[in-house]
Amino acid sequence: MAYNAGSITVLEGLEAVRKRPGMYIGSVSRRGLNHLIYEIVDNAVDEHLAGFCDEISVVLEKDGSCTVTDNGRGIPVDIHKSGLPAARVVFTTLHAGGKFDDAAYKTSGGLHGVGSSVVNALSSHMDVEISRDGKIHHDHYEKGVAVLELDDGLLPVLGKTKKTGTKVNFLPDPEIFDRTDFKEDEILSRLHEMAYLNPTLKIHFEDRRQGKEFAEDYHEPEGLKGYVTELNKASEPVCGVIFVSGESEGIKVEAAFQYTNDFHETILGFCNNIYNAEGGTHITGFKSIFTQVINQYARELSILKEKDANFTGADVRNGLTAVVSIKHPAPRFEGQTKTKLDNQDAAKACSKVVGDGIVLYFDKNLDTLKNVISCAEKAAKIRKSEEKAKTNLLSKQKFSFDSNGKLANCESKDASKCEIFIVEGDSAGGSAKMARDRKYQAILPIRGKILNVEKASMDKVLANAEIKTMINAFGCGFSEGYGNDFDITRLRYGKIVIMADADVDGAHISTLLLTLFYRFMPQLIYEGHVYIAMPPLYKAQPKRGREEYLYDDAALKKYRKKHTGEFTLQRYKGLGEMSADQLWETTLDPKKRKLRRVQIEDARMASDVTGLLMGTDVPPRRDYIKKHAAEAQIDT
Ligand code: TSJ
Repeated sequence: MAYNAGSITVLEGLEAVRKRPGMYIGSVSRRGLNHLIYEIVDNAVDEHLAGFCDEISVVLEKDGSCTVTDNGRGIPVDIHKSGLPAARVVFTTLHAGGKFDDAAYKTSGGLHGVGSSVVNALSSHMDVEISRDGKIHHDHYEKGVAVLELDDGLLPVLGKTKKTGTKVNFLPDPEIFDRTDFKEDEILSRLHEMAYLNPTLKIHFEDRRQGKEFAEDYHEPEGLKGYVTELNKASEPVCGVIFVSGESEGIKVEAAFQYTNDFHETILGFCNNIYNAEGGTHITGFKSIFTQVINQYARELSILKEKDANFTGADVRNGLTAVVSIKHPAPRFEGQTKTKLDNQDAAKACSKVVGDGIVLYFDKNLDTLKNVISCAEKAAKIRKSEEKAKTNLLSKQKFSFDSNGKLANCESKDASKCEIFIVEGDSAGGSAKMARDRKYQAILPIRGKILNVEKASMDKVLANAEIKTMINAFGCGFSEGYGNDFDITRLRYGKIVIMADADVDGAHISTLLLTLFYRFMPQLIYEGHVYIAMPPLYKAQPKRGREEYLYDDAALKKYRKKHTGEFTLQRYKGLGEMSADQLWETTLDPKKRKLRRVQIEDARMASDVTGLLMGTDVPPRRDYIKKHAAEAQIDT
């Protein structure tokens, strides 16, 4: 191939992507790996949104590669103004999307929409087959570089076909990624979510990898209604699922919601099929119109008298589960993780469409309306008692920072350097207090099972002594969801580290703590302050040579292979068994320890976890925790 200015730009682009892959896909961990699939699938979903594709298939192949197929029009293969086939431009140019100036190419936010060229650059090889104009056109790339010779400027043709569509097969490059085995459950939940958001789309998934053979089809003709039903499957609904939709300001809005007897709200926001973990203007618009409309009805029905104050937004949303999905032509995102929708017109559009929709509905369904208002009344009552509890807590605790003296604080006041370890059990807590670096490490021992906050009302949660101490220690207050009473700038520790035994009880405590943080201090998680300590499982001491700590069974297996001589193996059952020195060396020392940063993948997964935790059937719960607590919400 002759080099021209165009091909040099392409090579420079690829090099930038391979040098700093994290900048393009977030990370080179397994999470980043899965993003390759989502990136490719998003293109096929765009074709669905354009109205030309109703089937997408995702296959994890035996050889570790992934194949994504759609039945759309097929990527155009004619010669682009650069002189290359259009499809080759798509796969080799950063942000090729815009070049087509076609509405079918939508820009989305966050980590998505970075372009299939990024996936290509990070794959050892990629194969593309495009069925279009009666022919199967083919292209092949190695580490993002096209290697096939063109035929009169056109892609080679493999054969004839009557079908149309696009098929992409790629193998993530082991030179780039820590691990190249895709994580199946996360892919499944994302594909299922896609199916709920696109009710006329059928998604086929298949895992053909050795020992993992599995297939699943997702088709959710009920759409968002089905999604809300699924989210509420472990709760007791007080009305049916209500669906509203419409268009305003050039923005398509769809929302489904249902009230339950739970004491909290779950509202998920999506823009152009992307989940917005930090919410944003669509959620704000949805919430404000809800508050306004319900208060208006409550006054019309004389449930609120003239002298009564309005219900607050939180009162109105007590027990509410909602999914809001909008399609915006030019979304912008802000926030720590760039997942918060920023377009003001989305707030207006959501208020308008949702407002009109619910008024239409409630005018015809007075019984449902009355049920909803009684949810708000209950909430208002509880709120008033909680306000009292909160004032008491804050005034009492302000001056007696740690009333029962359990917190061993650190000396430094520089939050960016300070760490707090929440340690299960008094004996491990005692060792940790002796072993720590007093300047920067604070220790807070907690005992036994802290309260399961999922089902408890706020005043109950706040009455729990350990939770009180924790909230006070962190320094930033608390509020449900993204409330205003939480001030992350006052956080006193850059790292909050959960330190629990590597057994089922430890996993349970970790999960309860995560649930607590997720409900009352979600920003701590979203902004990456929460970690899980990874104490070793074994210590191996050879007859001659240095002792070694082994952090998991894989490490032990490796050690056994390497060390043929005799060695003694000590298995740690719990943190309490370690001496202060050992605890320092293995778990506290910033130079040697292993921490995993917690990232809640999305509210959907968290909701699955908490749903299981609050259920009454203990055995599946135990299994679930065993299997997932150390993994499901944690990214390495
Ligand atoms: F299938 C897939 F997921 F692997 C995949 C599908 C991957 C990628 C990178 C792209 C696609 C894809 C793109 N499916 N369908 C399309 N459609 C177009 O690119 C297309 C087709 C026709 C026209 C037109 O104006 O005629 C315009 C576009 C953008």
